[in-house]
Amino acid sequence: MKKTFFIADLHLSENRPDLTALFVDFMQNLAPEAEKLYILGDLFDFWIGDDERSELIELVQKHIRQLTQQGIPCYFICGNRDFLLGKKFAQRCGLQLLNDYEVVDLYGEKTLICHGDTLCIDDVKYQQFRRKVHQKWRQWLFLHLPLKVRLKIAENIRAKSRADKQQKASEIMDVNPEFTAQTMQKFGVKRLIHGHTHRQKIHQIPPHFLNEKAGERIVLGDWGETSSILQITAQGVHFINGKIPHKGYAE
Ligand code: LP5
Ligand code: MN
Repeated sequence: MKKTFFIADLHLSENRPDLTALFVDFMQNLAPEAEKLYILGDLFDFWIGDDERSELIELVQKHIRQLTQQGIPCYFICGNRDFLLGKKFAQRCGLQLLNDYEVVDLYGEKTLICHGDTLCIDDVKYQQFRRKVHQKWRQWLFLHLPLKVRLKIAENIRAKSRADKQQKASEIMDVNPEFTAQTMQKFGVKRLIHGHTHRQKIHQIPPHFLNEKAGERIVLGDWGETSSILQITAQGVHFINGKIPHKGYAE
């Protein structure tokens, strides 16, 4: 049966070899069953430019390349942590970069996909920050700084973000339901898939939000003790939460 996988918020880093092991396990044992793989952002804990090289980066590229060379397309929408991941990285492994919002046809159901941060409009401080760091001239300047300086800046931003998050109510850091429904209507879909909020769940959207049509919002979880893989087939949708050592996947 044809299947499509969605993952997000792996936050891969040298400090978390357990997450890398989960990723490698998924890419070797489960991903080859898919006809397509979508990565909806925050694959890496943070990204400061495609010119940074490390064993971890090489390993991730190798596993994506193995998939794309088998003829399984891999798509990427950037997250709030790896929005600087660019064409050079993509070219090295055959990854296809997508826009912040895309509509994909999944076995007859038009579905909107995105990272999810753009739907959290009540987090005003974050949205101001996002607008600034998405300005092309700022990115150009940043990417022309020495890697060490970029790393220092990223560390400072991460520390500020961690401190700010302590002060924010959890509702503020979730999607705004009205804005989310409006966005779905704008794209003409009844189904949305996103990550970012780390709250793995399939939400039913009541008809009064969506022009009297019932809808569905599927939230991918972040990776930790288990992976969070969304599998979609013509039969339906479900989450797979895999563990290491690989002894089959819990459904
Ligand atoms: O991802 P998560 O859940 O931790 O938090 C997000 C929001 N935080 C962020 C910041 C990222 O985690 C770190 C990004 C590192 C990128 C490195 C490259 C930098 C390139 C710059 C190019 C021009 O996205 C957090 C949200 C939360 O999700 C939930 O939605 O609340 O948002 C914040 O916390 C933002 C703060 O409120 C405002 C941050 C202002 C930072 C100002 C910089 C100060 C230091 C500058 C030093 C030179
Ligand atoms: Mn995120």
